Amino acid sequence: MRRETAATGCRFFYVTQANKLQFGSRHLDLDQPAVMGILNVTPDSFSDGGSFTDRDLALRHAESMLSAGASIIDVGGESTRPGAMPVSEQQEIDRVLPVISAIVDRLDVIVSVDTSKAGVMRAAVAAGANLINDVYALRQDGALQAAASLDAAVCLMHMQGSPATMQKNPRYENVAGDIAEFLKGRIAACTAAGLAQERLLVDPGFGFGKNDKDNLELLHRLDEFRRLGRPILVGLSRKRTLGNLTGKSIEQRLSAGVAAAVLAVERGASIIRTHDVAETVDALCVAQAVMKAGSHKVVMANG
Ligand code: 9MG
Repeated sequence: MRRETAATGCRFFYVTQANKLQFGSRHLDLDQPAVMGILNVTPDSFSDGGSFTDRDLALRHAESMLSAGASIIDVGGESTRPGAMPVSEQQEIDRVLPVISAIVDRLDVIVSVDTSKAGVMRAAVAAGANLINDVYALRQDGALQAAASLDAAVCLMHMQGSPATMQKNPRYENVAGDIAEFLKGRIAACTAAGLAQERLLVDPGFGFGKNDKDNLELLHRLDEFRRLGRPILVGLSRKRTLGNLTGKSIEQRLSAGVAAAVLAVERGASIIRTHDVAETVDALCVAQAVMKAGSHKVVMANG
């Protein structure tokens, strides 16, 4: 299979095994890593708090992430940062729905809804969302049944505890092994509920009930998650571990986030969730070209 990253403008070709995420009758090719741009429409989100609660502003930001090379826009209406306050289902729907509808009407991009609530999943997919990004991996009431009844893909993320408590005292016997077992169990629960494997992504959930040592070991051992047989999504953008390593504030973690994204892709990640789309797209283009260099299958776009 010969592919060009037309959306990102990355100027090399290579050939690889098919790696697809199915949603409805459409699919996303993951032969090359894709970038998921973060669009938080919450007043208290992790690192861009309050910026995109206005619908037109949110739409413009989605547009700019799309032109920077994002393949997916992840719209979230409830903050999942440590200690964040929960919001009601209706509040979350009121926040995300106008933004999802506006993106679906105007932009040609895959729309993801960052939610754990069955009602939000249903409303978002009815409005045109293609992917459900669930930090609870469909463990909240009715979520598994709702997702199984919809035509969307699902990202199953690992979290120990809940956002309110998860950073108190996270504990693992073997961080990568424990989390891979959890994700294997969630894939089994999904398939038993009628959700085809082709619709699933897995995500170890960096920062969700993990200390810095756990996060670093998880990134180091990310390739072990390939055994689950599903594409891996990674989100490290601007997270606390990067700040603890570099001593930088949230706004100064761009380089650290890009480095982490490159390391993740080298170890098998297919989707990088980030606030910093343009920089991540460029870095992944170079990483991919280097990873494939030496293979007779690489052909530069300019010959
Ligand atoms: C919503 N959200 C915040 N961080 C995330 C991460 O690392 N992965 C996924 N899938 N979602 C996240």
